[in-house]
Amino acid sequence: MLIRQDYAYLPSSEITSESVYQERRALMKLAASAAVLAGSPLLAALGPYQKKSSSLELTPYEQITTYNNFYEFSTDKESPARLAKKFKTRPWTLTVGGEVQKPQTLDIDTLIKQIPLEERIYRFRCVEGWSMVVPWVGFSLASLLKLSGLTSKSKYVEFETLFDPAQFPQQNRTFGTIPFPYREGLRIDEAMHPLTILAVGLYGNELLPQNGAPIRLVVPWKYGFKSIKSIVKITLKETQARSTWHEAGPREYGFYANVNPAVDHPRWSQARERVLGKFFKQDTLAFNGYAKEVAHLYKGMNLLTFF
Ligand SMILES: Nc1nc2c(c(=O)[nH]1)N[C@H]1C(S)=C(S)[C@@H](COP(=O)(O)O)O[C@H]1N2
Ligand SMILES: [Mo]
Repeated sequence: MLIRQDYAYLPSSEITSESVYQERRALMKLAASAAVLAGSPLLAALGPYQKKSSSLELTPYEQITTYNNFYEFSTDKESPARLAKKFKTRPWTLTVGGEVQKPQTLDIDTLIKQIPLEERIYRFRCVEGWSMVVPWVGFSLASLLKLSGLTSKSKYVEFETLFDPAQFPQQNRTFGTIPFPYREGLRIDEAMHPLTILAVGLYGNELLPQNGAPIRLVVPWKYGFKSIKSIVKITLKETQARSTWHEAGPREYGFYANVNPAVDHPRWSQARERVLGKFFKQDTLAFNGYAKEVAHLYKGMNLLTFF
């Protein structure tokens, strides 16, 4: 059973811009019912989706779930949906450890019941030059990190994807792909920012494996590779978190990876983007359109150096 509440997501002192959350934000309290855990609808009570929600036009579910970057399955974008069909997302545990007061091992379903879910409609921009608009279901990363208690040494957050070569064919390779397990990281202020979420669903339903089930990061102002999928481990660190793509090609992929139309990737321009399903390209926005909310995090930093 799902209970819907209208929800002013945060005290307005923390975030003022209405553009960020769009109209369909909602907080859902999930009843501890077997139906929720067994079935896929997470936010079924939201009702039918409209293609357009104020300024953002939702990318069709079909596109979001069939055009994927998920290197553990394949380096092309059409195969993950097929290869991920039998991916086991239960049982699934997520550990939160390192520089925290209380290290924890959390069962995914317990977590989903414990933390209220909400919907966030975000732009999503891949460094390769394509983009989409996704109605995610999830909760703020901050709400999870607070459960573990931060300390003065919690300066970075490192995330790790499951390592399981029996399920991820590409993890059996030693070259011709990226090093696994896939890792990504954020600075603590980025991690605690209210726009940063852990997603467990999209379009009101549980995530499909190709989109990073059962739980993945979404940082809407950064290039998509930061939004790591199928997370099993979160480690708070005093030193900079690891980043698979940054380590693989530091000149091409910065640790910060903030969407920036003024800083080109060595092999392609970042000025414009192709929205999935659209013919014409559109201009890419600074911080992917979230500058008002996040630009202050990078004040005084040279964005050409810290790209
Ligand atoms: N573990 C893991 N996470 C990952 C990736 C990956 O290959 N493995 N690809 C990243 C990249 S490059 C992008 S653009 C997004 C794609 O997310 P989507 O398939 O849900 O659109 O996932 C990111 N997270
Ligand atoms: Mo990407």
